[in-house]
Amino acid sequence: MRGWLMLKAFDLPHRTHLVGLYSGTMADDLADLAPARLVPVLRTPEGDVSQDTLAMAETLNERHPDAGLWPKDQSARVLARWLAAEMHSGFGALREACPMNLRTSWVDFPVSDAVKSDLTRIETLWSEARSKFGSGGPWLFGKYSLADVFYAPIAARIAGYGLPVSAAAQSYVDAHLADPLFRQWRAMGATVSYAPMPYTQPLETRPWPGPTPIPARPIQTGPSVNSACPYSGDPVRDFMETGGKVYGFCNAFCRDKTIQDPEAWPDFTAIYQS
Ligand SMILES: N[C@@H](CCC(=O)N[C@@H](CS)C(=O)NCC(=O)O)C(=O)O
Repeated sequence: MRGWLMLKAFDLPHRTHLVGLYSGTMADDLADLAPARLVPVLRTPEGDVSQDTLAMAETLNERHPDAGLWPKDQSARVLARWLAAEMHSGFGALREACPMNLRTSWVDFPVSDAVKSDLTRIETLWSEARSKFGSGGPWLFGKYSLADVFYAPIAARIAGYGLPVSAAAQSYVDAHLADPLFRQWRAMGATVSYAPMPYTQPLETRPWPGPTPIPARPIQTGPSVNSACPYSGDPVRDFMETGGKVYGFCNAFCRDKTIQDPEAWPDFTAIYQS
C-alpha cells in the first residue's frame, strides 16, 4: 500500500506489476529484481532497483524534487521524516498483533498493553505534527505528504481492528478511510483472493468502518451506457450494473475493482454522474 500510494498521491509516472504475495509464486515473480525479495519494489527507468519503502520514498523524492512528497516547510520536513522513520522501524507490537487486512473489520479485538503503548506513542506523534503543522488540512502536515503514506497502514489497522484512539486520532484515521486513493487500493485488493486467506482472527466481523460503497454487480453482457473503458479508452468487453444502468470496461480487473467501490474512481464517476 505504501509503495503504491507514494507513486499515486504525487502523480509520479509509473507502471505497476502485481506479484503473488500469498500464492507461493513471489520468489519467481521477483526473480528479475534480485536481490529484492519482499514488496514493494521500485525499478527506475534506468533499471536500478530499490526494495524498502523508506529507501523508495527518498529515491522518488530525489527524482521528483518539485512533486511535494515531503512538506515544503523545513521544520515540518524534519518532523515528517522522523514520523515516517519511526513508523518504518517501530510499533512492532501493533504490527505483529494486527496485520493489515483491508478486507475485514473485527469485533472485540483484545488489545494488549503493548499494543496500547504503541497507540499512545502514535497519537503523541500525530498530535505533534497536527498541532504544529496540520492547520491547512486533515493530514499530518495539513497537505498530504509522505508522512501520511507511511501512516495509512496504521490507520487501516486502527480501523479494521477497532483499536481505541482519541477523537482527534480517529478523525485522522477517517481521513484515510475516505481518501479516494486509500479506497482504490482497498478496492483493488478485494479483487484478489488467496486460499487460505491470511490474517484471519477467531472473532466476529463487522462492516468496514469507511464509507459504504454503492452496490454494483458483474453482468454477462452489454450494451452499456459507455462504449469506451473509463480507464483506458479502449472498447468495452466486461460489464457491471449499478443504479439500474450498465457500464462497460476493457477488462475484468477494471470492472471488478470498480464493482468493489464505484465512487472511489474519478474516471468512472465522471461517466456515472453524467
Ligand atoms: N521494511 C519493508 C517491509 C517489506 C515487507 O515486509 N513486505 C511484506 C509485505 S508488506 C512482504 O513482502 N511479505 C512477503 C513475505 O514475507 O514473504 C518495507 O517497508 O518495504
